Amino acid sequence: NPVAAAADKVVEKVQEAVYPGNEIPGAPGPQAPPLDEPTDPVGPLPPKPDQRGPETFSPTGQETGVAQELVAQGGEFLTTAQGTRLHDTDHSLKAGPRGPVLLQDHHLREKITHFDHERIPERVVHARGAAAHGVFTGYGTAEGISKAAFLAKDAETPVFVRFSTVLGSRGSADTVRDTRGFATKFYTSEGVFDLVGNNMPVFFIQDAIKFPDVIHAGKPHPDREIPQAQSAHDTFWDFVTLHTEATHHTLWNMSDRGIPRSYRMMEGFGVHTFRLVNADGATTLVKFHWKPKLGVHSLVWEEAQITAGMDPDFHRRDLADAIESGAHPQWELGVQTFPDTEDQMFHGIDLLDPTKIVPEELAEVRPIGLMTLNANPSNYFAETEQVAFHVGHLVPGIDVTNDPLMQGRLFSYLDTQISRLGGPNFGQLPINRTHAPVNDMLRDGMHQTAVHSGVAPYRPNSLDGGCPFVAGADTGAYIEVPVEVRKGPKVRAAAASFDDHFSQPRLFWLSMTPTEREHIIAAYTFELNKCWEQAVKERALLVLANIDTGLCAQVAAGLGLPAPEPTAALADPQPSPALSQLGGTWPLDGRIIGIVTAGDQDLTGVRSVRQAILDAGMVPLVIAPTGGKLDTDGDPVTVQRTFATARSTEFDAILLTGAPAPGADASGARDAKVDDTEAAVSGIDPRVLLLVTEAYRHGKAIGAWADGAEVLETAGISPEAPGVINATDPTAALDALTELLGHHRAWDRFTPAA
Ligand code: HDE
Repeated sequence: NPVAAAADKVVEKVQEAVYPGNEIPGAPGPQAPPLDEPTDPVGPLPPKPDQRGPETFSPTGQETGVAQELVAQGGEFLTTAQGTRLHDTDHSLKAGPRGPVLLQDHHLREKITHFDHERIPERVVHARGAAAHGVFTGYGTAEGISKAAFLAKDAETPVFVRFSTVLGSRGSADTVRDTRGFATKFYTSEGVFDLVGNNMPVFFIQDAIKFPDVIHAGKPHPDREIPQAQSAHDTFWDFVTLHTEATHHTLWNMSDRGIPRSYRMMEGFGVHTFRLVNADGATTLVKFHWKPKLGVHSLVWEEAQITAGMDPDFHRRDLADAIESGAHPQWELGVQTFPDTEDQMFHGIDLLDPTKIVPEELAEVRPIGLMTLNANPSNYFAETEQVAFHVGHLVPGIDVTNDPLMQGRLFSYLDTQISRLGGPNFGQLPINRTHAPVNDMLRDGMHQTAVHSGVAPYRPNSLDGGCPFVAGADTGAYIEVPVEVRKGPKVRAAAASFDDHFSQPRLFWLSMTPTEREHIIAAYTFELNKCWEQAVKERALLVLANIDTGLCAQVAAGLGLPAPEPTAALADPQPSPALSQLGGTWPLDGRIIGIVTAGDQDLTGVRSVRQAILDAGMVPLVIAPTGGKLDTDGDPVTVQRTFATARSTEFDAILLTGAPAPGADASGARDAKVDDTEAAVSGIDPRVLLLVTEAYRHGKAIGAWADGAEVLETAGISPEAPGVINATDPTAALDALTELLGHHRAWDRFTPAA
């Protein structure tokens, strides 16, 4: 077997390099046979600067650096879990080379048993996520309303943020239409504070007791377990049309917010109203907002669908690549503040109803700090998977309210970790450890890793010195705000103010631009056309009629059904322009520009735009007929994508130089159908034509120079069309393209006829 022989040679070479003469230190005698595995017995690779986990402390306050070092497969010798050095890990112990395997083979059983148990249950919701480390810096502007130490001016607090989709399983695609989780763990000096939010400010239900129901409806059907990570199916629409409190959140999901361009370009919301407490004990009600420095941007639906197939890890990759390349995403944390009145209403809006927003025009968002994500996790399982958030992880200065959704969450998050992470000691996992000293009286339990000393884990006691003392308000204790509990009968009921399910969806709809409205109509039409039951579609139209008759009529037309009349008079809310995500000019950090070249044309131009893109903090990717390097003048340019691997969905904008002819793929591995297309006949590689026509349909800026104009012409794209540039030289093409990219998309291309 020549492959095995070659592998043996590699092993020999490695061993000879590391242990000349096959002298393995510590091996039993000079005759010891060589190790069978080509491991290079050196120390673990030092973590990259961006791959260090948070500082970790054991629950007893001791540093745990030693345990961290053991994690990588470094070290001199391979051992069992008990530290016994191994001689062979490729062959099980047998009675003769062709004989049966012996039960006594501990290494075999240990290796396989551990592997059998490598997986833990995925999160019941928000199973698919991606995370990053960072730092939060307080502005000090919240000091008047909250005594939380991490909000003080210039206080720096390490954070770990996990973004997620809600419905899909752990291996599902990133770009599906869904709400996104935005959960932040602040390792503050006063203990952990978790802000477990979403990218939408409202929720489907008003009471936590319905949470299992809404999730059962959204998850795949229990008989065949389809569809995966989708809301476009009967049970979801059945639920949200029978529980009309879900109308507002459903509308957000059907809007462009349901398909973000990037985790870096999403807003985050705490959803519930929180109660802040200042040093004097005065309270303020607030809603938390994360505002991304890069602006709020979305994909378009066809793009999201293609990406789910071409690159299901699109958002995960985007976040990691941006951080690794130094484009560190930032968000400002802000609060809307409301007086803590007895009725907890603000301008007629019930602050305890999580299906309602307070428009920013009524209560501006005041910035209170800045978060920068600057480091990727170094181990997905240890950090992103094992992190455990909890709405109840609060610090002095931040308290909860009676929002019935929030109250249920205060129970659920602790409970779920116990089955997901296998017991009550998940707080001892490195990623979950607080950076404040821990001195609790919690003992034992599954996966206990602390070795507690002392005999009296209770207080007061007279055997361990009677300690610890309890703290007071002046020594940093968390003291619940002694709010008055209103008198009333014990009931299973909601406040009458929770009955208004339509005025705020209408407010959202009226606040959208024509382009955004068109996307919403298309989303409802798509999702409802995927439903089977006529009754569900009809009920959904009735809900839409109560938001807006125009919206209802257009979706009804798409479904081929009559549009019903609203069942009540429509509200007349003041639109909130802050809800629209169109308009404005935004930074371009980490945006990806594809440079399409025929391979042999204007390499000087390609080199110059590549450099200019890098200098602007963006990512240039050269796309050519084949891989390798392009070299016509002795100064080679590396190809990052070939026509076979590039798809428009990877790029925010496209630059075209050259007119690549079909068949330029040197590998010869081309799709037979390609030659039959009209495009092939036209003389331009059809994969390039697909790339530009798709980019055009998705509203992306396209710039051409030199023979690039020929590609535009063959693709049927007018050089006069919005967001299309036909320049005389590469610099002019890039300058115009960069300006367009600042608006995210060429929105004029979408604007529906008035
Ligand atoms: Fe969650 N939610 N949730 N949720 N949620 C979970 O906790 C729950 C809700 C949110 O990246 C679970 O650790 C109930 C609103 C995020 O690890 C679980 C209710 C908001 C994440 C749970 C809600 C969220 C979760 C599953 C209704 C936005 C992912 C795994 C009362 C403000 C956190 C876990 C991560 C995860 C329960 C509603 C955000 C089961 C009962 C509203 C971002 O405990």
